[in-house]
Amino acid sequence: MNDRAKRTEWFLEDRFGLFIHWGLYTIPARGEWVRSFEKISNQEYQPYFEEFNPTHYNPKEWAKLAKAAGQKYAVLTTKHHDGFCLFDSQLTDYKSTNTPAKRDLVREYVEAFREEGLKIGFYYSIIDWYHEDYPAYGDRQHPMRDHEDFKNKTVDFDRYLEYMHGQVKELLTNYGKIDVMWFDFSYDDMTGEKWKATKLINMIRGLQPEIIIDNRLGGNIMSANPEVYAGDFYSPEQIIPPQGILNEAGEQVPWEACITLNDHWGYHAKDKNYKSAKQVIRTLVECVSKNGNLLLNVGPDAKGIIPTESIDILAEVGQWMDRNGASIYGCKAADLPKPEWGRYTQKGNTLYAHVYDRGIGPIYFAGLKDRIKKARLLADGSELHVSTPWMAERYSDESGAFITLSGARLPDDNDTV
Ligand code: FUL
Repeated sequence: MNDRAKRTEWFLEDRFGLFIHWGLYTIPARGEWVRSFEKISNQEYQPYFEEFNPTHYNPKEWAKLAKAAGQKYAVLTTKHHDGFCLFDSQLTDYKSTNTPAKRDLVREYVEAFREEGLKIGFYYSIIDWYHEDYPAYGDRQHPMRDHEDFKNKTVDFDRYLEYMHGQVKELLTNYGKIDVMWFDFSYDDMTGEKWKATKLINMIRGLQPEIIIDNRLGGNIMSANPEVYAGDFYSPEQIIPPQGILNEAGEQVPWEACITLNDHWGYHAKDKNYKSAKQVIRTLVECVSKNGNLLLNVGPDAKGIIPTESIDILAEVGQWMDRNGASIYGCKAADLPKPEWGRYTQKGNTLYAHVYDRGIGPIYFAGLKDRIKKARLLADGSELHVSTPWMAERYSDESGAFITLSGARLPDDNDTV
């Protein structure tokens, strides 16, 4: 087992995490990119800092919600692109402890989630629209950021890097053992050089040898050369890679799809375009059936309240996970073609059939003739009848087996396993 495989063992076992986008942008309540999209000046954004006071922030409730949903880890935005820090950094005044909240929101999150037995992740934006030495103007990845305020600004990017590395050091020194470092993002420099990624990674590994790091600091995660820094997992956004992720040598690369529950990461008061619990469950299954994880996002509001729609979806997902979690945790892709009626996941000798389409008659398992010792409905453990095709010689495919489900409808419309 190489180092990455060792580090990511728990991650591949756990499969399902909670992403939390939270910050000052919850007050305008039009998503976390509002500052950039609407070209809001420093002066116009400042009132949000002076006002920020999430009186209802109770991370213990968040942690309980995640746990009940079957999630095993969480990732919180410690600083998003707007530069506002949810932790008590000694390197800036632009932090939650200096707002009316007067709280280190990160510390409370860490303590609450740890107490519920969840693993702890930090999202940290390497982009920073607030720091005076971050070149926000004319950044070709952020054309909408071109606000006059920034036009004639000269920057000392090395100073910014020192700040950025320094904050990562604070985050990984002051909060105990951290399990995931989730950087965002370096699309304009895939090598990571711009961010002095190799130096940063060495520091991180020195502070937290077991931490896993996403790929968004740059580097080529498809490289089979362990010397090429690339992070531990790939982070497809709002998409599930159709074939999973393989590196240049054809080996599996750990990956985690991050997906929003509505159409925004940060709280958006008008966005009610929520996915259904069924879609979320099937998205999770889709990921695992391709060897991936799902990091599902919620965007708490300015008071620290997670929208009720999100809470309801997570609760329903949790009910399904409670009975069917065995088909997710520690599972991976099955070496079988994708079935017509749904998806497969697998753990050891147990194959999990996720049936979405009841069809008519028994359900056909191509290629599994004489290979099914017994079949059970995962949700209640009840026995299912297995048979080989009747009058097999009349079928063009005789390689399979049938499993009979009683009743005309599927026992679980979300996903019957
Ligand atoms: C993106 C960011 O720009 C979004 O705001 C969000 O944080 C997403 C997870 O990553 O690249």
